[in-house]
Amino acid sequence: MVFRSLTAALLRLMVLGPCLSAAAWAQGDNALNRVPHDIQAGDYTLRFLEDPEIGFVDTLQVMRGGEVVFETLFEAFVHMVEEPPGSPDGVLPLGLDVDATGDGRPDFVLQSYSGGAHCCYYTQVIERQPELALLAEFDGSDSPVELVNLDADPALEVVLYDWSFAYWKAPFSESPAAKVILDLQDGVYSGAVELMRQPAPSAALLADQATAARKAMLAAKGPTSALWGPMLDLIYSGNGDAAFDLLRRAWPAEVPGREAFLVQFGAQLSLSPYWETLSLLNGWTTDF
Ligand SMILES: [Ca+2]
Ligand SMILES: [Ca+2]
Repeated sequence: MVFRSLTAALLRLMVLGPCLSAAAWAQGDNALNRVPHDIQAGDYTLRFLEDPEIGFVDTLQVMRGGEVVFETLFEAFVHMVEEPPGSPDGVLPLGLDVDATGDGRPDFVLQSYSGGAHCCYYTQVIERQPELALLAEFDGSDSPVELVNLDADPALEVVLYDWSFAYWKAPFSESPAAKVILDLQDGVYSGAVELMRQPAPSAALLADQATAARKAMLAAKGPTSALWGPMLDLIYSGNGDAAFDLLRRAWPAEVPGREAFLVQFGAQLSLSPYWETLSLLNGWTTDF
């Protein structure tokens, strides 16, 4: 008997738990006096909740028939919500009727911005059907994420920049970021190796880049992003061999530390979230 009562009490607690949390959340929400900013999207209302104390949006609710059917953390400046759908600076950079996944059903593509000291642009793909669900969130870091169709597949590809070398041996203003393309395969976004691949650079272009990098390194008496910026662009387009050729040709004999630089560069590159894609793209099977 005692056991049954305990079980029943526990079950009741388990059932009540989420209701209590939701009530507490709603109460907290009211207490904080969030300011709603609504955008109508067919049967849906996208309700962006602003914390008026900081003048910044922190939550997105998707409503249908007066009910909240989806809710997520979502940070953005209020002016981003006020931009018309389709504005690249707004929360709906692709408008309201975009089919990101290429299945013929519209999705929400939403751009957020964390603001403050933590930069950062994020883009969410939320499928509306068969039910509202967050399919993916892309971290654009210091630059916006773009969704565009780059191939025969109707799904949009994701174009963003890898900021793994931000502040690496250089101030932010001199930090390079290389382009990455992701595509949707079996419901998951991953590195689009063949879309990222570019033809090998011409000898003339490589010679020009080597001359420019050498000049910058002689002036700085050490490596600068005039060297590793072009190296990254080459690596992110499947031309890793040309990148290391550039290093050999650009590095002035008067500047010490070439091998140490190469080890540090490789270590930093291996921290990239796209390291596996880069390895596939360049045919790297071992660390260099
Ligand atoms: Ca879709
Ligand atoms: Ca496509």
